[in-house]
Amino acid sequence: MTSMASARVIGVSESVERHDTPSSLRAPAAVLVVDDDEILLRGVTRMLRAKGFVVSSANNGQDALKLASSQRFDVVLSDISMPELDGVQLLRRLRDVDMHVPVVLITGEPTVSTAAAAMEYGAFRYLTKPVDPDSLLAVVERAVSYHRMARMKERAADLLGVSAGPGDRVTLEVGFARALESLWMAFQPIVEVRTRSVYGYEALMRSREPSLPHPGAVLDAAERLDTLDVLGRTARELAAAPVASTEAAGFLFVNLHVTDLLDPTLTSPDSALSKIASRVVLEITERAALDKVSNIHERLTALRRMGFRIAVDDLGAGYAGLTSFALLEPEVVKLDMSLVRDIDKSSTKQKVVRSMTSLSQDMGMLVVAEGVETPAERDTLEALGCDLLQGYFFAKPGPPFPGVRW
Ligand code: G
Ligand code: MN
Repeated sequence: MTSMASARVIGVSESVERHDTPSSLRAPAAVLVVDDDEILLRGVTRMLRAKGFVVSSANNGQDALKLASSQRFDVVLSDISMPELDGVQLLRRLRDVDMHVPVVLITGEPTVSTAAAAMEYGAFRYLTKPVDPDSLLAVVERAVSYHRMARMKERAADLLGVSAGPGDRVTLEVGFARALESLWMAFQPIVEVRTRSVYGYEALMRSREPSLPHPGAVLDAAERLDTLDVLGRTARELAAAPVASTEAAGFLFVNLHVTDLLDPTLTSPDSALSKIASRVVLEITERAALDKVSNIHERLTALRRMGFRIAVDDLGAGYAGLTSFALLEPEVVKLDMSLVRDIDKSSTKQKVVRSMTSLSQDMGMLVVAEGVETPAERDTLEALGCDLLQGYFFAKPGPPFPGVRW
């Protein structure tokens, strides 16, 4: 018998536990058993009840989903081959209603492919029939403990203000799908120093999905799920729409991921972005590994022929060499905010930025300084000759289109 089961029976250290253990950790564990074979279903249900579990049962996947959306389970135990919704599909759909509940899949006809699918989609364990009661019990108790640990980790993450992040592949898929649905673009103005007015806006990806709380997390999820192309297309369409409807927005600055350069829709004349290409600056980070992009020159030529301009983003952010800079031959250079921060107090930063600015301008490039937060930084960057400035000092990114103050 495991420690959890014995604690339930003899009530070990009740007084201590009552004091500092959340009540949900002491409640009897709730198990949902799903099998289209009524005899097996009844057998497993009876066995688990005898061991002190609170058991609900369903003889098909749809009913199981309904039960799981109306109450919380500590573990779901499901047969794989069932008519309509099978166990693997159930596992995927369950993630819509419960991000963490462990799912134990059981099959009478084990195959390598279902086992692989089960594990890839985050099944807790994969068992083959006939399952011996002791091993089943051991797996269920282990799953309950893991689930409670997962919930405590989530609570700890909340407490510490860090993001717990999604766990398995299904959780990630569900989170990513929601992020994509709730995707919106924030626009941050870029100010022209000479006129002190808006030159254009950088579109920045935002989503309302709590499991992927910042754009980097959405991008990482897309990378892991191999859906960067979908994310890129969605973001570009969303960025183009409000800019296309008003000339007053000026230039649109759009961030590209390296894989976006390989996407045929980027050069398709029908995309929303292509239609305003002559007002668009495509930003590619200096850290991009462009050597992996075949025909980079042809692609860039095609984009420029359509009217797009190219910017090197985050220039100077701790990266030696000029590989991407030299490959891109950009029209616009965006200095990384690490060079901008406290530039008024650092003569070294001033020297570097002065040189980078004048070298870029000699090559006919426009220079943008990003991340300007104070009037002192603004004044220093103006004195050093930067053409364009961007940062919280002028305006935070927001719905189309935030105004600026100088
Ligand atoms: O990599 P890229 O330069 O595209 O990223 C820009 C990011 O910097 C955005 O997420 C944006 O919200 C953020 N940002 C914009 N202006 C400022 C600023 O003045 N200060 C800081 N800390 N971040 C900023
Ligand atoms: Mn950028």
